[in-house]
Amino acid sequence: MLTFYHTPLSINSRRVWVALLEKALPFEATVLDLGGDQFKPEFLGLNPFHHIPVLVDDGLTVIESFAILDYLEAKYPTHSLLATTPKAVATQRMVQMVTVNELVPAINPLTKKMMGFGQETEEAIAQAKQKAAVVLKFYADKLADQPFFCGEQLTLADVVAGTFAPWFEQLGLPMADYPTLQAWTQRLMERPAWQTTQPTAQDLAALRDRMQQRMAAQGQ
Ligand SMILES: N[C@@H](CCC(=O)N[C@@H](CS)C(=O)NCC(=O)O)C(=O)O
Repeated sequence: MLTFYHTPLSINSRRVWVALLEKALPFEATVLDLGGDQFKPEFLGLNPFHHIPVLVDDGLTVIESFAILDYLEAKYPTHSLLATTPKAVATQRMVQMVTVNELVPAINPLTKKMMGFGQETEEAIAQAKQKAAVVLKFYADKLADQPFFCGEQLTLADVVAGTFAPWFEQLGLPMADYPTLQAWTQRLMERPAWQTTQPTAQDLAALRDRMQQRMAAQGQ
């Protein structure tokens, strides 16, 4: 049996959660409260870097969400999420890397603003939107008129970029500027895996409260 250690609000966990659901793999979920569970000795024994997600399968512990995604595809190839043609393989990896290396840092000030953490200047927000727009244009170019990044089939490119997609509007990135991306987001949101893993407004409000309390306690 697969054991998946995660927290439902983590974007790094969500890509694994979506993959598990899309692949229809049975798993047991252990939910961590990142207020401290990740520092408990039993969890540090699984991941000395105190991060979720972690997957344990048949005594094998896998950390790092991208390693987990690779492992799942190698071990459980049915309901494959892997691109196959050379062009699709390149697109899949480009989209994954651009998401973590370009999108994540670009939207950092927008995420903080959305969550009400810290004070972002207007200039920082405008710059973040500009950088994010370059990523959204890249996505739209790669998607072109296909249903998914690599064509007809959902792949890890869609899983990785697509777990950010439901947040674009709320981050202040108007999706009407990218009609094909908007339709792709809609397509993903109709899938049970996205619906099951989408945090509710209450989940987000609770996270916001917890983070604000933690920051106040730290005098930030
Ligand atoms: N590169 C890691 C990043 C994992 C990560 O940063 N997880 C965060 C939650 S999104 C975490 O566990 N934070 C708690 C901590 O670092 O103590 C991955 O992709 O799995």
